[in-house]
Order: sequence, then C-alpha cells, then structure tokens
Amino acid sequence: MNKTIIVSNRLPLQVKLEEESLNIVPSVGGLATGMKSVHADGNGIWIGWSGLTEEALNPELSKKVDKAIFKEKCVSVSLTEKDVEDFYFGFSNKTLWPLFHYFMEFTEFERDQWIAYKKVNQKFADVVLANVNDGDTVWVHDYQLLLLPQLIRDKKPNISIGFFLHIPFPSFEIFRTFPWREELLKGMLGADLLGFHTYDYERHFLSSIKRILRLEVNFNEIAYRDRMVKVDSFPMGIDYNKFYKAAFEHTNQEEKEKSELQRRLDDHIETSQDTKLILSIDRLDYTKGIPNRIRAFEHFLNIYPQFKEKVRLIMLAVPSRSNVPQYQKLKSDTDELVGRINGKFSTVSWTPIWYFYRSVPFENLIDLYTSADIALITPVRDGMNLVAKEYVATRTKKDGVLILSEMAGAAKEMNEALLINPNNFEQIADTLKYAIEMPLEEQQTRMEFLQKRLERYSVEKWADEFMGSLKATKSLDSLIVAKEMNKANENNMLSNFKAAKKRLLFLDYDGTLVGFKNNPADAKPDEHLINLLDRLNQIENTDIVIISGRDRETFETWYGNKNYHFITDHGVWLKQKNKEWNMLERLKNDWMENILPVLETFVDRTPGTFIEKKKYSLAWHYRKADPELAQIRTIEINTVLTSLISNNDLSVLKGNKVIEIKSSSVNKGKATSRWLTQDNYDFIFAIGDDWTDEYMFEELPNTAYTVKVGVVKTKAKYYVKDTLKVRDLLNSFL
Ligand code: GDG
Repeated sequence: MNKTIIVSNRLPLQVKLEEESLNIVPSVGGLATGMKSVHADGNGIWIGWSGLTEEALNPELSKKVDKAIFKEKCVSVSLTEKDVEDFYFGFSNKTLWPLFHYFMEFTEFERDQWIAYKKVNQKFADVVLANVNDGDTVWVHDYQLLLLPQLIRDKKPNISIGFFLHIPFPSFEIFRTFPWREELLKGMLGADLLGFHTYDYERHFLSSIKRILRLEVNFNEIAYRDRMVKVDSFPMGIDYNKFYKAAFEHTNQEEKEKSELQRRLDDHIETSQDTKLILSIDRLDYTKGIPNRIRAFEHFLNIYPQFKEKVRLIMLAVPSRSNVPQYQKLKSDTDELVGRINGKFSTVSWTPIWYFYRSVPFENLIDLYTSADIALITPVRDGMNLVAKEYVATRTKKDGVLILSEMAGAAKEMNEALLINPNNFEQIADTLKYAIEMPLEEQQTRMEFLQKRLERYSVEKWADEFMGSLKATKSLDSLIVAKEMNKANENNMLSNFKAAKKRLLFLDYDGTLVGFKNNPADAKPDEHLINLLDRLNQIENTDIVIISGRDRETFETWYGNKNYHFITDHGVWLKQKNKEWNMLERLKNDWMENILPVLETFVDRTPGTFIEKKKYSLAWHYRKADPELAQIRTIEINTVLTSLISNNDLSVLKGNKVIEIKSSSVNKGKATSRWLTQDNYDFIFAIGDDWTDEYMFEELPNTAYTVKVGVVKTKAKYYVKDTLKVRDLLNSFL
C-alpha cells in the first residue's frame, strides 16, 4: 500500500528522558494538527529530528527512543550537537530566516554553515530514502529542508514530492544576494508541487526562477528537466473547532476550574471594569515587531493620555532560538523598553504593560485570547501568523477587535481586521483608539466575516487542498503526450532504422544540434558536431537534412564544403547534396520596411533585445533581456504585429526566445512534405526544439519518429531533455 511521508525539521513530539523512563509527549502545534489526518492515513510516517542529539543518547538509549517514537509513526534523523549548531542555529536561523524575512543586516553567509546545511539535508534524504517506496508521496516542510526535494528525486525519480514553505519567499532583489542561490532553487525544484502561504511569495519565487535559472514559466508551471513543477499558494489555516470549542467551554468554567492566570485576569477585569485588555502573543523573534509595538503603544499613551489607566497591554513573548545573538539582543532591548515605559507611565494602581517571557500551556493561551478585548499583532514580516487566526476563533460572542500588520501573510485573507503598517506609529495609535471605541455591532460584523472564512479554510482543509493538488500534478505529466526517448524506445527505433531501405533524418539546428548562444552568430558548429554529421552522412541510403530558420548565407559560411542537404529560411531555400541553392518558395520581402520600425521601437524599450534581419524574415530576439519584462513585451508585440499584418500574407511565429515575422506561405512543414515526395522513405526521423518545428512534426506521416528537445507540450511523439541527449541519440544511429 502506498503511503505518505511527512518530513519536517522537528518531529511533532517531545522526547523526555526521565531517569530510566522515556516519556513521549505529542506536540499540539499548528503543523502537527494540520498534518494529523495525513499522518494517520494508512501507514504514513513522519520523519524529523527528535530534539535529542547523538551525544545525549548512548546506542542502547537511542534504540529505545527510536522504538518509542516509531509507535507514534515517527522516524528520527540522527543529528550531532555540531549539526544542530551549524545547520539549525547556524545556516537556517542566521542565514535563511533573516534573509527570507528581509533582515539583510542580520544575514550571515558562512560557507562552513552552508556545507553543514547540505550535509544535514543529505542526512534527512538518507532517512527518507530508507523508508520510501515507488508510488509513495513525500511532503517536505519549510526552510530548513530546501535542498531535500531534489536529493530525494535524484535517487527516486518516480515518487510524488510536495514542498511547503512556512515563511515568506523574498523578492528577487533580496534573494539574488544569496551566494548559493542556483543550488537552493534547484533543490526546491525537485518537488512536483511547491506551496506558499500567499500569492506574493509564489510570485517572488517564480521571479527568481525566471531570472536566476532562466527557466520557462507558464502561469504557475515551470518546465524543469523532464518534469513540470507546479507552484501554488495555500494559505495555512488553524484547527478552528479546537479553539472555538476550548473557548466555549472556557466561558462556562466554574470558579474552581479556573487557572491561576485566569483568576488574575478576572481580578483585573473586575477592579477596572472600563479598562481594555490588549493582547499580543509571539515567539520572541525580531520579525514579530515587538519593540515597534511597545514604542507604538508608548506613542499612543502620549498622544491619547485620556486612555492612561484605561488600557493594559499583555505581552506574551515565547522564548525562541535564545543562543542566536540577535535574539539575545532582542530580549534585552525588549526588557529595557518594557521597563522604561512601565517606569514612565505606571501609577500606584496601574502598570501599562504586563510582560511574560515564557511559554504557557494551551489552557492559558485560551485564558488570554478569551479575556482580551483587542489583539495587537504587529510583525514587520511574517509568513502567515496563526496567532491572529486563533484569537478570532476564540471569540465565541463575536466581540473583540483584531489589529493586524499588513506585513503578515494572514492580512491577505483577513480584510475585516484593522490592518496597519507596523512602522507607522501614528497609524497604530489611531487604530488602537478606533478599536477601543469600536461599537459592539461593528466588532460583531467584522468577527463574523473573519470567523466564517477561518472555519471554512481550516488547517485540515489546507492539508487536503495541498495533497489534492499534489495528486493532480501527476496527471499534469500526462498532458505532455510525448514519451521520453528512453533506451527501450531508442532500441525499437534503431531496429527499424537498421531494417529500413531508405532513410530520412530532418535535423533542426539552433537549440537542437547546438545549444542556445546569447549571440546567434556564436552558434557555429563545433568539431564534435561536424564529425558526427559527417559520419551520419556516410551511412548508405540515408538523407541527412538540416532544416532551419537560419538564412542560407550563414549556412553557406559554416558548411560551404559539406555535402549534406539543407533547407534554410524556414523552407524558402533548399540545397541538395552537391547541387546549387534553389528557391522553394518565391517570396516578396517588401513588407519588411513597414515592420522593421515597429520592431525597433520594441528594441529601444526592451534592453537586451535585438533584431536579426534575414532575407525573408525578421526576428526579434529577447534571450538576453530581463525575462519578466520580455514576457510582457512578447504579449505587446504580438498584439501590435497581429493587427498590422492582418491584411498581408505574413505570420508571427513564437520560437524559443524569439518572435519571427515571415510569409505565411512558407514553413518547415511545407518544406518537409515537399521533400517526402522525392523518394520512398521507409524510415523518417525529425528532431527540433521550437514552435517552427511543430509544423514539421505535424506534416510527417504517423510512422515517423518525431522528437522534441525539451519538456513542453508538443505534436512530436517523443522528447529528449536537452542538446546533449540529441547528440547521444544521433550517435546511436552510427
Ligand atoms: C511560522 C511562521 C506561520 C505561541 N505561544 C504559545 C503557543 N504558541 C503557538 C500559537 C501558534 C504558534 O505557536 C505560533 O505560530 P505563528 O504562525 O504565529 O508563528 P511562527 O512560530 O513564527 O510560525 C508563521 C507558521 O510558521 C505556520 O506556517 O504562520 O508566519 O513564522 O499556533 O498558538 N502555544 C502554546 N503556548 C504558548 O506559549 N501552547
């Protein structure tokens, strides 16, 4: 039976070593909850680090731990103290975390830590590979494991791999500063589906893919090697019912059931009935905007002194990554700020900020959420932010106000919250005043909208949607109807080749026989290619035709003394072995003087593009241009040209990073079908990489072996991945 393997840095449990006994406590975090059904399904397992280093475990204990966690359907990845130091505290949290949250000034680029990151990703891959079988699905989570998808794919190409990033993906301008950017992106592209919280992160990721790896992106699909990688956004939700239910039960609590914290909160509420409680909860992380929030609160008390003694900010800051220097500094800055403001404003009966630096049990979390009139969530950058959603879920009476930073992913789907810019203290102060004075009716209207959405898009739904989309990517592959030219297909083709009496090989040039060059003039045939073509040309009863959009003059210069067959200018000119050039189609080119100025305006506005003037066509090349700008320009140019040429016998062809305008009456298809009438071929082979070659594939009989270079939709029957494979394939005819 096929299974799903979940992989995350930490396992969803805590192992407690108590003297001789082992205690396994399951975690109750958002991810653990969301994955519950996926994990529970069939024989699914979760792979991750247990939280105990190799040094903390002797071999005997280690076995015991493994056995105990296996009962929870978990498998651990064994890490040393040094691994944790360099991979987790080091590279993950001193490089990727700050960089992806736009904290360039905190970002360290340490090669040793990068090496540790790669090594530990490999350790994770080894454990996955030891547990995975063909047909299984693997779902990898988060920034600590960005290289894992490709490491798994390399060894197990046929399994389904999904990846979800829980933090933002930064804009290209930030990401480009990362020294190992290509490797990281390629690591991610090992997945079939890449998920982000918001469309913006998805957009940033695709932008880096286009600009750094220069890959073709079609809407949200990336053609990568022999696969399509799908990218989509899946905003993560919470276990809505769990929070709602807990809050509901909480309101009916008897006095004796109440926690110590709740009693303190009740005291506060009773003694100062008209005082509003403002709540914030976050890990103590510089992305969460904690100092900003305190300063904004100070500003609020300064400009609206009427609220002194009428508001209290309760801040729960959960200790996190406390051995990373920036976190230590944040801790002391926060302590100092809270101290200063409490010192400045406190009265005998009032302290403006209650500050807790600790983690609290779930019950206390509910105490806080249900007692707070306002939640003030002000991250300067946050992938999603679940606290904002949890606060909303606990408001069973639909009262309360959520103030939320627009820099949190959650803001994208929580429009009814009061959205603020965390750097704008005036705005925060005004919004606090607005929230305090908000009529109950408005609170309820806003809450109702927010709750409805959260209830519908719960964390279970999030996981279901991701898994559903991952399954669908499998059928996406079938859209590429061409089959890979693998060994079996190749052998079959070769035996037909050998048995045939008269053979014909159509070979496209750029992007097929030679790789793409930034300047078309640099694509001269290399020695290896000439040698290969010469040898193919010596095979008896075999016609080798190089068929290209290039002009005949270029081929004349490059191949002047060669006696292969040539079709150039997309089928305008023909040169048969040892004969003179012959015009297949009589063409006019007086249209060029009208079209050329139009193309020139596009060159002026699109740096890196240029025009190639051929005898019978004009080509606008954009392979060196910024890929995003080029994408916009190709749409524009298409619209402009199509309207211009509507009354002429011209067509606009989209090639590989080129737009070409030429007469409609010629194309490679017409040229190939004309060629076929010359002889009785019982073996036909055609290979090419771009749109112009599709005409050729279309015109050839069904028995022909048509091969596309690259993994894209095509009319060809087979595909090969790249030009290296083309040469291998041609070699096999020898
Ligand atoms: C990352 C991304 C993204 C907090 N204090 C206590 C406690 N919590 C729980 C909350 C909430 C979770 O921790 C925090 O989740 P957030 O989403 O707010 O933030 P990160 O930890 O930074 O998470 C974030 C998330 O991944 C999911 O993709 O939303 O953007 O940064 O569930 O309730 N729970 C308990 N005691 C506490 O003291 N029991």
